[in-house]
Amino acid sequence: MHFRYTAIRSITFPAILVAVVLCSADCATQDATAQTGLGPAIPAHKKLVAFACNTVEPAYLREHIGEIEQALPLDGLVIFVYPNDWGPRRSGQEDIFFGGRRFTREDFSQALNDLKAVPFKKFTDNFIQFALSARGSAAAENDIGPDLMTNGQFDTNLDGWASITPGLEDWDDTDGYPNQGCLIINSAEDADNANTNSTPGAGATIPEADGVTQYKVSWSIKHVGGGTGLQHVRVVDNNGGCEPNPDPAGEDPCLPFSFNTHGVPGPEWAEQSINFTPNEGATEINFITYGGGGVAGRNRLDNFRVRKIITPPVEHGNLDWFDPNWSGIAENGAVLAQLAREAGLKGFWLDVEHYAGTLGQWEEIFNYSARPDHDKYSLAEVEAQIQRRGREWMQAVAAAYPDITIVVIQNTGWGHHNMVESFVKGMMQSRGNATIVDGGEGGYSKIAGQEFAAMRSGAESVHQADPLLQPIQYGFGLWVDYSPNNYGGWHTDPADFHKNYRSPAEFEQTLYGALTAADRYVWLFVWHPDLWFNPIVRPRPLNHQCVLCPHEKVPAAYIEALRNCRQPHDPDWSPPLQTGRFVWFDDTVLVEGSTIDDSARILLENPGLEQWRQGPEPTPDAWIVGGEGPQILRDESVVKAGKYSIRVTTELSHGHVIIDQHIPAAAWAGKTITFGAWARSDMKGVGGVEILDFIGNLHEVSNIGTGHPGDGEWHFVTATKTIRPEATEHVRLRISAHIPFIKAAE
Ligand SMILES: [Ca+2]
Ligand SMILES: [Ca+2]
Repeated sequence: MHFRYTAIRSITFPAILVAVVLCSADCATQDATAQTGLGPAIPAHKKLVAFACNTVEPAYLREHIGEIEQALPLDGLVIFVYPNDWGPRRSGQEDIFFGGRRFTREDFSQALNDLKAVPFKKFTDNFIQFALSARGSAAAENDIGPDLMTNGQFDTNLDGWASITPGLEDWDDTDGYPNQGCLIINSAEDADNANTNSTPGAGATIPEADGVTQYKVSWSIKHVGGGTGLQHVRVVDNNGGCEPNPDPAGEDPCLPFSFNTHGVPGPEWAEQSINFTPNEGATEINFITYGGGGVAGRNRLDNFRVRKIITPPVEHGNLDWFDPNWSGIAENGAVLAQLAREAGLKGFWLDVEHYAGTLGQWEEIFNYSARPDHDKYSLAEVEAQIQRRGREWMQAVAAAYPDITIVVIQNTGWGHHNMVESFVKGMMQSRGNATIVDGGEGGYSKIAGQEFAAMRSGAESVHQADPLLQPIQYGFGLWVDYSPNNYGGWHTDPADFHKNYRSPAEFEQTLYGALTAADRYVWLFVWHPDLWFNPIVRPRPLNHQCVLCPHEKVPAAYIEALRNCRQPHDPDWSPPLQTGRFVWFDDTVLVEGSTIDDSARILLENPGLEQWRQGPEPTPDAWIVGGEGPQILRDESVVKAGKYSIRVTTELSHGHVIIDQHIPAAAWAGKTITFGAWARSDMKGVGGVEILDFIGNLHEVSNIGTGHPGDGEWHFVTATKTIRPEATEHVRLRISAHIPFIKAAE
């Protein structure tokens, strides 16, 4: 600050006037950064939005927005809205707006009333989650029925559980989940259960089973005391049915169910479940507890529930793009756009991911390969139809809300991925004043600012090819608690922050880099949404248990990172990386068929990576190097055959580096080929090979086989693919290295 005044006073008088006139609120920091080498502060028009839809609904926000705004230095939320008749099951991923059910404004009157009443003060940029997969929007029905279990909560005593086996079972009225009172199995400390089954306790009476209807059977468990926790729950019916059948561990059918398939129980309560189909004619579902021989630990069980799974009508699932009723989907868009406008929200979070659980045959609406009617419609015809639907949908949406902002997730640079690009092109044709943002979900794992810049320029280069796509803006997604189970869980103890994918300091730098590269939006995905967005509600364990779950609070240091990320930072920052993140490849082979044995080799160019006319960098002859920050080297010290190999890494903190050789598709259409290479690395599963064929710009990739085991030895890795008969241009034989982010040892 003081430097700034000194500098200005030393220049001539007219210049002071100019400086005063031009100086914005960021002026001070910009002058300061010139001195320090830091980049400028993040301007106020750039926004941090949190993807909160799994837990945050309008009725909740209406009550608690003040606490959320106080707890989290953000600019907005992604919110899920349900129609008035929706049942109690609300995961935030029901995906109901892009299917066959038609909605009216009146269907959302309660959500609208609640949203209008939310006293937003700081959060200015809020969105409605709008998925383009439809899992069925059955009116007035919950997709899981009421609990049919007798005293599965043990809230008062063991009523109905008269068949306790003395010495094997007991109950405790001082512990439990969610309420006090729970069942204990293996009640004697250090007792050997000696492969004993309990007799069934109180069960659930069900309507007479038809052999088709499924029930969601769930329970909560925690492990207490020593031992390995290897006790089991076995689910049975009263007509000979049991689970698991067949046994997932390869044992005989109907042997006791092993918790190992759900993770060994930990010291905190966690919920587990299976889907169970009772035998025809059965009228009761029950639990048997089982103790294995030589087991010393004790498990506590509570919250036994048996609920019927109600299948939504298939006609509420995704419609085909050619369906004559498709206009209903565009009208649904208009209904939600009107709601967003009336509620003062910015617009939609348009989620194009193909979610599993989508109903009907059109579950992968953007995947041409998944269509059963290639003989009826060519790729070009389907793309043209999708573009038409995008145009119709956006026209209806923009008519209801002309200034709407639509952030499209998950991919970036849609053209090289799937037919999402056609839909977006249609949107761009009829968007009027609307703003369309590429949401950049690929940013989830990015670390340094240059990675976001590279991601943006990659997407721009795809969109540059079409004037329709050029006005698209760019945003980035960040996964705050990235892939926690790969790092021993989400660590909330400051002493362990360095074990997380990003420490708070690294997270702050990442936020700065992402905000710098974005036009306006950076959005946060978190794996612990209850914790982040329900600050006054006690967090519950995740259904998908995570290591170290549940947590008591969001670490203050991560909140501070959110608060501080807008200040000037070093734009060239990158984290200290472990050296030697290399994968070597050598001696590639291509054959027809699915195995590489003595069959005749198909001629590749430079298969042994021996020819390097351009020198030791940047590329071997006949191979095309690409991907994220590739750094390759002709290596003569680590070689499988001949004089040279290729050594691969990335200059970025992590990245996918590819080395392709093209072969003509026409020669291999309809035939199966296998591509192999020798690979060597210290990093597990990082190096492998792939085969890709293309129809137009839509590719299909071979199943990725077992990658390199990371033992530092040479292993032969292969990929096999039947080239699609309609494949165009070239087939790509790909050497592939996913170089991970590995921090330097402290
Ligand atoms: Ca209980
Ligand atoms: Ca070689």
